[in-house]
Amino acid sequence: MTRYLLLVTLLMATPVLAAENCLKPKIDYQRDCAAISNLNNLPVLSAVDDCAIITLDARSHWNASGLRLEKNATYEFQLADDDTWCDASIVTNYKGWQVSKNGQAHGGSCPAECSKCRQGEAVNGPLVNKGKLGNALLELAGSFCRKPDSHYFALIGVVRGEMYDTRFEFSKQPTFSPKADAELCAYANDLSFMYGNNSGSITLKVTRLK
Ligand SMILES: [Ca+2]
Repeated sequence: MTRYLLLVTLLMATPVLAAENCLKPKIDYQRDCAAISNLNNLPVLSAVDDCAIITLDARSHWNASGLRLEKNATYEFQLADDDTWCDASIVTNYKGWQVSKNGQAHGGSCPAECSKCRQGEAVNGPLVNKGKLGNALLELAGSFCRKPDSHYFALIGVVRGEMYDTRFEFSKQPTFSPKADAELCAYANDLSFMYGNNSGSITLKVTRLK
């Protein structure tokens, strides 16, 4: 009986992936990325070509993926241009949206409840024009986004382990090799107190390359 329990425990602790299947880790949408008591409890992609599918919620501050990235392994991140989510009425994808600098605008407006509406408009990230004053205010507010040097709503990755904490923009980081074991987290770049008007979700695929 004890031997059977040990086997079950081992199987649960180290999920084995079939080549055509991706792991779906248990995402915690409420937990702070740093508030994980034991990284070793999280599953890993143990072999090359193993993959995980992670659904990222626009309203979550961290999207704690439940997936542990391993030191010195290399991972590929895949996101789709036509996979969209919304910042209030602005529809965009993982690249986020920008404030118009010359009065031009394209895409981005969604008249009703946003989930996957007007796909395609957001391929390069919408350019939003709210008029001279509105744009100036948006630019100013943008400097208070959680990652001020990235676009509004750009998907930001956070990899946080013991003595290790790094953030990056997924659109500029198609592959990644962590310097320490850490959980992968991600969020839509926004003002900390402005997540309440976000909606929708996008999907991230993580594949181990080496
Ligand atoms: Ca928002």
